[in-house]
Amino acid sequence: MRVVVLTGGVGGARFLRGLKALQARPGQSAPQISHITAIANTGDDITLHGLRICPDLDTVMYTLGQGIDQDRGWGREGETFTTQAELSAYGAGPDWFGLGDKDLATHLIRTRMLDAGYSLTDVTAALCKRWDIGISLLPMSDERVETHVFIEQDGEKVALHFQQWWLEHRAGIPALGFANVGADQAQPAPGAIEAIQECDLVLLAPSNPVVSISPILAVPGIKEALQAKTVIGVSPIIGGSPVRGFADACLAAIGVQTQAGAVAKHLGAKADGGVLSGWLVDDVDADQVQDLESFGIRAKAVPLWMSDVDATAEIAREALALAEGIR
Ligand code: FO1
Repeated sequence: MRVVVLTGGVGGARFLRGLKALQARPGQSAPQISHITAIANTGDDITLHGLRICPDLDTVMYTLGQGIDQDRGWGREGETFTTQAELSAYGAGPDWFGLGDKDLATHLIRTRMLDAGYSLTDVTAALCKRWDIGISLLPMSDERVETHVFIEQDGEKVALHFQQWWLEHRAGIPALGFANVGADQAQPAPGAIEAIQECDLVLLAPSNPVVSISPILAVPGIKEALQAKTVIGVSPIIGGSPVRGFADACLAAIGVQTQAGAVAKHLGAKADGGVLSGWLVDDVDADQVQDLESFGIRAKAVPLWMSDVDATAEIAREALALAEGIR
């Protein structure tokens, strides 16, 4: 079976690592996965010091290529930050975005190739060759689609780049809303729609629903392509808190409760024009299953903490099993 995964950064990358482990040893009860395509959010991408940085693509690439810093969840293992310290000594910020020395090589090559006229899709494929990640990794679009966060400053509504709000302010300034700047004019990356059309199952990784999954769905054509597919999501919210990051601040900004069931309803049931066929919640949220089923979303409560690769492979197996029950 061919599987497409819509993903953000750290949580999505770890989920993909579990899905790959399941592919390697499916056991008797799981269907054999023949191919995995990940379509990654690029709304977080930013240009700093003239370099194009794609955090979610890189996090997936390093995680699956065994090059990730396991504790931080982003950037390279054994990383140093000498160049950034030198830049700071020149007064050249920002200092809120950790630019590692090893990571810089990725941004230098990416920027050089983009400047030479290659698409982000081609550049990503070229970078991934080194890491031998075992899946197809696509950006959601080759075009620039940037997540901006609206906040109030001195009585005015102003827009910040997502990374500035997330990293400098740790999502601590209340967001008034979000914009996917450029999304309406963007096209899905070459191969993204085909991958969805040809797959047997689409999974939504346990990524931030507002600033990781939603920007992908905002690229014209992607949400429409999902309509014909079984789509199973894994909740990034457990027991009323985000598994990681500040999804609670993002959800509050759009008026959605930080609850597994509320996020599923926000994404919507397929029968009502939404994206979800099914939704996995954690055991602690089992009380929300019945309500989701009545809402038209098949739901199941299973352990959702991605504590190690085996536990994550088990989550992926449950997602496949939920899909089997729907088809
Ligand atoms: N996350 C942080 O919390 N602090 C950082 O300084 C930081 C730098 C960074 C550099 C490269 C990269 O690929 C990712 C990086 N991240 C950092 C993660 C990233 O900012 C966000 O977690 C994602 O964009 C949200 O998905």
